[in-house]
Amino acid sequence: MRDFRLYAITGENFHPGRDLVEVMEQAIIGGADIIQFRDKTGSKEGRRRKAQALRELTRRWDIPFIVNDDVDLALEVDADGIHLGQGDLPLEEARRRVGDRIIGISTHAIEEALLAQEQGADYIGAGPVYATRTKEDAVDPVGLDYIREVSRRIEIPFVAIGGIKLGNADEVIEAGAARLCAISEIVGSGDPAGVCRSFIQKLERRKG
Ligand code: 3NM
Repeated sequence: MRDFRLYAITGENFHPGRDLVEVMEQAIIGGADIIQFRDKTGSKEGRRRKAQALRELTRRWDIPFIVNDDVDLALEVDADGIHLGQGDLPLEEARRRVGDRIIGISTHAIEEALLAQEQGADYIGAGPVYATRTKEDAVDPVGLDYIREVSRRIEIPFVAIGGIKLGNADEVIEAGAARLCAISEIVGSGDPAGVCRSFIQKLERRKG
């Protein structure tokens, strides 16, 4: 898969009155280079329409588009990949269904990360680094130690997630994260492009 560094996930609750595609396009303009559609509550038809619109947006910008959890929807809109939580479809079954599309797996402990890697995940999420109210069933924060451990022991790309803000991104990067993911900090901002630009600057500084 093409590598990425700033992963933006949709969270419409955080931007009432603003259009989903416009908000995500702002994130892309600011430097988000992979987009995930995550919607646990919408109707089937509403989800399909939004996923299709984001598919078109990401095609225009030529960046990967990932659908959370719903393999049928991912295939229907020809997404580049699927992201699965620990309680979702098992990875091996998902692989049979999506072929060589991207599969990302949420992990909260090193055993889960190692297993996902062994089973052929293309990338993993590592978190929640900090407490987050965005994910209702989030486990307790795993902290920076988990980021350090994953960066030492996991070879596939990993992205740090969970409560990541501009105010704490430096220490997450310092702990070994080369890729960051955020929902509320990006889409809840009045200036998603500006927030993404600032995240990218922090990631660039790490490299330099
Ligand atoms: N997954 P925010 S934490 C969707 O730990 C999600 O796997 C997590 O939202 C995990 O950036 C999380 O607003 C929510 O905290 C991230």
